[in-house]
Amino acid sequence: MQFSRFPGITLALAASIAVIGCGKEEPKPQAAAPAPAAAPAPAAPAAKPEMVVKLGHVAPLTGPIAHLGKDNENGARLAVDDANAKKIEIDGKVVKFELVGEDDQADPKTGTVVAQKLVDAKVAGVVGHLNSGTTIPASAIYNQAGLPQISPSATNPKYTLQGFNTAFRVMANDVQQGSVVGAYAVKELGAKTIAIIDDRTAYGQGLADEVEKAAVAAGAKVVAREYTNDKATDFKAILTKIKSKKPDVIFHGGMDATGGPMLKQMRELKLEAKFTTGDGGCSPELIKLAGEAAEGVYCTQAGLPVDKLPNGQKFVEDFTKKYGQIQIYSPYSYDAIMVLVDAMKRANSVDPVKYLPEVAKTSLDGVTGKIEFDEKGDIKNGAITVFTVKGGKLETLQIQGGTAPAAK
Ligand code: ABU
Repeated sequence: MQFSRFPGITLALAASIAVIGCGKEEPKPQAAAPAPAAAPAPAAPAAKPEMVVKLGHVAPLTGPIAHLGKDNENGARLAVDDANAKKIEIDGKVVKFELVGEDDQADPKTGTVVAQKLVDAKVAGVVGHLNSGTTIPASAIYNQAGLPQISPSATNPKYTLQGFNTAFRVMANDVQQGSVVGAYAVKELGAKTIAIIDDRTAYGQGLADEVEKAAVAAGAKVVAREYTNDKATDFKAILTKIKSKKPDVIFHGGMDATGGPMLKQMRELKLEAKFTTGDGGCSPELIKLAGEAAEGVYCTQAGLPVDKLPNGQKFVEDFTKKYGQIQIYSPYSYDAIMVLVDAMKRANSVDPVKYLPEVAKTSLDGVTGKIEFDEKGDIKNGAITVFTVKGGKLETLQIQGGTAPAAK
């Protein structure tokens, strides 16, 4: 809690706290009588009242992809710190943003429980969830409450196909990603045959279906379609089955936590097919988990390479200084918070009813590129970047789509 100081005036705590929409006004100092002997002090400019605005963030902070959830949350925390440093004024008050972080454990049921918790806590907007499998069911709860929700990482197209005016995402979706991966496997990697494994999550299975469609359309034959789950660690049975089909390329629809061990086991089984995966597996963690087996892997991210963007470079510096290596989505959760803040500024209100229409009209030069939404809440002109792993690092190979903003 902060108190302003005035020369010659003693301050005391105000008893009342005014609640305005989703913003809570901070207690105001009350002035006691001036000391009798003191000369009259010059009138100090009245300090602007402060208003606390809660923003929700949800991601898995426990379980196999907790490292990704923490990366997302840290991106949002950095954005809140940067926004607070600007002392933004809305409706005559200086806003102090507070992040309310929740853990959905990447579990759809838990996702809806924590979504309701955030609604009950009267957050003004939500950044999350990380997984499509949690983002989609939770979106009905936010929609019911009229709360803007921006996912920084859920790529399943269904999220924005439900007709909810509260649902937005700041990255490309899996229809775009799947078509790039499928075509790349055939045209660039020369795949005539492809094997597809997914983790049966909304993301993994959905993306695998899109990759299959695109690869077949480009002329490849799908010789195996296998599945596992998002907690599995042993893939030898399905990899052995796949080995007998001699695919040129394997596509993995799942996160880095399964992709890393799968890759390692592939190479142990001398399965030499090229390995491809989507954004959920395109991380430094995949490289750490797979070790040398990660060399030569192909993966995609549903956005532009942030370290190559003018506004992205500062984000990379600031984030790594504070939190260490970026995994995948922290730049997107940073931008998602900034989209909410920018919409509140333009609406001059933190009331979701008033600022939600401004979210839809966003035109923001973010750290991940230009952010504008189409009528469904999907990012306009979303980009897909193809990476390969070389020398233990992700290296950009190809970019399709996207709009890089001018440097700030
Ligand atoms: N976009 C991949 C990871 C998150 C998800 O869509 O489930």
